[in-house]
Amino acid sequence: MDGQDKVDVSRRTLLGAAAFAGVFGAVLAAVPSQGEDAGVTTGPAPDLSALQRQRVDLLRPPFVHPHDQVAVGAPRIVEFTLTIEEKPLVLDEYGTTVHAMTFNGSVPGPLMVVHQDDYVELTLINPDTNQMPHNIDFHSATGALGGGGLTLINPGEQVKLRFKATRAGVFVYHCAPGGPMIPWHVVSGMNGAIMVLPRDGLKDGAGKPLKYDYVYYVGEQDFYVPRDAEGNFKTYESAGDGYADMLEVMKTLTPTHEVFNGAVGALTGENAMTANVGETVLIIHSQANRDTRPHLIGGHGDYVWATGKFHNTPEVDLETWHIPGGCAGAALYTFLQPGVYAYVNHNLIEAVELGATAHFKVGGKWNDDLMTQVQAPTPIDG
Ligand SMILES: [Cu+2]
Repeated sequence: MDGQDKVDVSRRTLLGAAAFAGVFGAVLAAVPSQGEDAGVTTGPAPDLSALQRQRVDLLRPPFVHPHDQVAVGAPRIVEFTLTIEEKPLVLDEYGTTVHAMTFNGSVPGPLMVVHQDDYVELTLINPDTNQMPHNIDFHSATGALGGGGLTLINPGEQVKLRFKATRAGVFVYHCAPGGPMIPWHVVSGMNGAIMVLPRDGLKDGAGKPLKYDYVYYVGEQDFYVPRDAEGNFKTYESAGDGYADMLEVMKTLTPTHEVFNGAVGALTGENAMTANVGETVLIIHSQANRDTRPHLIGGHGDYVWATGKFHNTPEVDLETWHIPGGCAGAALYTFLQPGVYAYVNHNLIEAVELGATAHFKVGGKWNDDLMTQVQAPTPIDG
């Protein structure tokens, strides 16, 4: 372990200029600001005065703010606000609690939806109730570490970033404040996704339009909770107090919890996502740090963009799809049978033992032609 690992980063006193020179020195070294690089000069400011502005209120996942599937009119400037919240988060039924770092208080942060060639204008707020500097790296943005180089803010500060959404698809965003802070913040929950729809909407491989009745956002998160000598999960007074122990668990690459939407059971039972037979659901699934393999038990992926980029031909009829860490995927499915469906990471140890399970509760009429129990269980005859 190097010296930096041992530094208590939770102390507010470290967060002034001294912090940036010391604990977060690596941050600034790794995060060049605009124009700081050799040879970087800023070109003329674009004239966006003719563009329409739209202010969007974000919803807590798995829900997604209302949006047009096909763009109406010319590209616009879409305004979002994310407020960073460092908060305790209970991960499981045993009360295991971590110091989560979040965008808007949820793990994952909310899904933003725009159309290709729109401008995303984000106000990022780091209230002074927080302890640490944070920023945001959009995988959908171009330059300056995805915006990370222009958005690093201390508690008590806010910043506004604008970028053009030039590529269609679903993309991860995450905090990336530099050096060892990057994985620590990401696996403490500081990630989410943005969906950039093609202006003319989703299409199948033959160019036929695809529509959805609902879109749900599932954010998968690996957590690395340290244990005490008896094997019980530990709780710390502050995030910084637990940092060194957590780093040791992180380096094993073996999560203690692998959950959807911030906690075991966050999307099961009463929190199940809902649909009816005949309705089409678009499932957005992100994992900012680790590979995953979504599977809908008893259903399929009718059209799947496993790596989430809509100008690639979607795969059809999939049983399981692979989403690499640092990526968001999208799967479209029309439910054909009613019932409760488990939607899992099909590493079934992660699904059942570590928490990566969600439910869809689907209403409607059973189709006997698709499946029927020809004989109920009876004693074996003969
Ligand atoms: Cu952060």
